[in-house]
Amino acid sequence: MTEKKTFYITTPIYYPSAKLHIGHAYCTTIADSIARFHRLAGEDVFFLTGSDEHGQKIQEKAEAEGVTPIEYTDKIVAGFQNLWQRLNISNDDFIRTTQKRHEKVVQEIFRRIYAKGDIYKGSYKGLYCTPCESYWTEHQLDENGCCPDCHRPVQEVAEEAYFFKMSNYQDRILAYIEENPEFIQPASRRNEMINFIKQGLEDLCISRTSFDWGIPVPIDKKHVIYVWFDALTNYLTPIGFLDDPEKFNKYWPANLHLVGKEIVRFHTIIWPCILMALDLPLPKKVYGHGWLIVDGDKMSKSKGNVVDPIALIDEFGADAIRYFLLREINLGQDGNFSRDALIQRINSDLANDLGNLLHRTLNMIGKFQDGIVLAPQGESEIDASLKADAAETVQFFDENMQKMELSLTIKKVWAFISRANKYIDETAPWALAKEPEKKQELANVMYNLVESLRHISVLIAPFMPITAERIWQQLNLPQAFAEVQLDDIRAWGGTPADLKVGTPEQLFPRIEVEKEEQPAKQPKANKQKKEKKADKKDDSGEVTFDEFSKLQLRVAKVLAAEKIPETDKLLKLKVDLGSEQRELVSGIANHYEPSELIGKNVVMVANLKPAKIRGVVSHGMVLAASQGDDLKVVSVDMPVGAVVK
Ligand code: ME8
Repeated sequence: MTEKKTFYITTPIYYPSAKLHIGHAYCTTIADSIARFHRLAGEDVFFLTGSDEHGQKIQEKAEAEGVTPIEYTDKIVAGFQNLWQRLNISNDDFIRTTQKRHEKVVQEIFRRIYAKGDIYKGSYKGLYCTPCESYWTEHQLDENGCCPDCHRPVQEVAEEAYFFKMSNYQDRILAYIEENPEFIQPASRRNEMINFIKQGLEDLCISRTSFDWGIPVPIDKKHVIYVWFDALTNYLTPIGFLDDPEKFNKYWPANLHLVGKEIVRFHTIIWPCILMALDLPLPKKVYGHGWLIVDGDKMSKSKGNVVDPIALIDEFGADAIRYFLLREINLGQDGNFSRDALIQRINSDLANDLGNLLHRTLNMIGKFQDGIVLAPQGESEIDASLKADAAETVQFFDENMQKMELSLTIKKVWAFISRANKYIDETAPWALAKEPEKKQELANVMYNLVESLRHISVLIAPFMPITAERIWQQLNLPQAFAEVQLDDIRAWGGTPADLKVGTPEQLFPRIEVEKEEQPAKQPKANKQKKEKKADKKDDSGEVTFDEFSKLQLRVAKVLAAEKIPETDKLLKLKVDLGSEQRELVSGIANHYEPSELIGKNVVMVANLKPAKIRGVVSHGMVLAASQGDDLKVVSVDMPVGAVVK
C-alpha cells in the first residue's frame, strides 16, 4: 500500500489575555476547513491549535485578578476549548505552552542553540511593547513614538539578557524568501518581509528577568525565556520533536502555518532563524490572513464592538457562522462582519437555495415515488448538462481548495446548488408525474436530484460539517458519512437505486428581519422627548468628533441602477461594498441616467439604518455634492470597501 500524503496545518496559539472574539474564530474556522478538505482528499492530516500562556502580559492580568497565572489561564483556556467544540473545530491536538511536554522542548532547543554558539549573554536596553510582547528600536516606532503594530505606548527595558544571533541568518533567510515565492503568502506580505530584512536583522533578546511567568532558561534559572521564542516552538512539540522521530519526520516541515497578518514577521523571520539554527527544514507555507472588522471598524473593548462567537453560535448555529465567515471574506484581505449581512446570507443562501433544494427534492420523491429513488435509464440533454456541471464543480473544488481559495470555492458550489434548483424548474416533475408514460423520465429527474444533493453534501463538508451530515442522513445514503471521501463524488451515480429517502427536515429556519421603515417605529412622544433633550444639550449645530466618527463612510461600486416606477427623483441602486452587496434608494434620477452610474465608485454612508422607501428596503445612502441645480455623486478613485474618514 502506498503511504498517504501528509498535511500538517497549524493556527496561531492564542493568548488567554481575554475571551476569544469572532476574529479568532475566523482564523480557526479557516484552518479547520482546510484541514477537513485535506482529510476528504484522502490525506493524513495533523491539525494543531492551542494557547500561548506565558509572558508579562498574562502575569499582569492574573495579578490584576488576584489569582496565580496558571489559575488564570486554566479558566480562560477552558473557554477556548469550549468555543472550538461548539464551532466543530477538528483539531488533532491542543497544545498549552504550560504543559511539561512543551517546557522540555523549549529548554532543549535553547540548549542546542546555545551549544552551537548562536545564543550569548549580554544586556538589553531598549523598548518593549507588552500587549504585543515585542521588542522595538527607536527608529521602528510609529510617528507618536508608540508600537508600530498596536500603536500603544512602549516601555523602556534595561535587563541582563540572553540574545539569539539572528544576524547570522540574515542572508540565508533573505535568499530563502526570494527563492521560494510559495513560502510567504499573499505576495504583498512577502514584499513587506523582504523590505524588513533588508533594513538589517538585529540579534533578538530571548530572555527576561523582570518577571517570572515563563519557562526558565535551562542554564540560568533567574531568566525566563522570551514568550515568542517559547510560543513558536509549540509547532514542534506535539509531533514528537523530542520523543518520536518517526512521527516528527512524517509531519515536519509543516505544510501551512496560518496566521494573522500582524504576526507574519514572527513566523517568517524569527521562526525560520530558530529552525535554521536547529538545522531543521522551514515550513512550506506561512499564510497571513486579513482581519475581521465589525461594521467597518476594528474590534476593541473600548469601542464596545467585540462580537462574542458563543452568543452568535447560540443564536444562529455554528454552520451558519462558519459559512458566512468563509464565504464573505477574501482570505488575504480584511473583511467585514455585520449581523445584517449574516442574516441576509442565512436567508438567501442557506434557507432558500440549499434548504429548499433538499426540501423540494425529498418532498417530491415522497409524493411521486413513495420515497423510493428508482434506477435511472437514459438521459436527456438537460440531465447531461447537470451532470457536466457537477463534474466541473468537483474539479474546481479540488483545484481551488488546494490553493486555499475558500470563498471562490463556496461560490462555485452555490452556483451548482442554483443549477440544481433550476433543473427542477426546467424539468417540471409535477407535470411529469401527471403522465404515466413519463414515469421513467420522472424517475431520472428524482435520481439526478438526489445524486446532486449527495455531491453537495460532500462539497460543503469542509465548510459546514454538521449540515453536510444532516443532508447525508436525510438522503439516507448507506455509506457512513465519516468515511466519505472526495473520490466518492468523482463519478456520477453513487446513489444506489431503490434507496428509501427520509422525510425532509428544515436545515435553516428563515430569520425574520424588521422590514418597515425604522423611524416610523419610534413612538412619537419618546422621539420628541429625545429631540428636546438634544436641543438642551447643544444648539450650536456643531458635532463632536465622537458623533462624527459614528458615521461609517465607505467606497462602493454601483452594480445596477434603475428608476423606481411612478417617481420622478428616485433610483434603485445595487452596490458592492466589498464585503457585501446592498440595495438602496437615491434621489438623483433628475441628474443621472441609470446607465451613467453603473461602474462608478461612490462614497456611501454604510451604517445608515435601513428604511423602506416606495417598497424598497434602502440600506445606506450615496453622498452627492450639490449647488443650485447641479448635483454630482461623490466618486473617488479608491477600491471598493475603502473607508472614507
Ligand atoms: O498573536 N480578525 O495571539 P493572539 C482576524 N499568541 N484575526 C484576528 C483578529 C481579527 N479581528 N484578532 C486577532 C498571538 N486575530 C500569539 C500567537 S503563534 C506562535 C503565537 C488573530 O491571541 C491574530 O491575527 O493575540 C492572530 O493570528 C491570532 O488571532 C492570535 O492572536
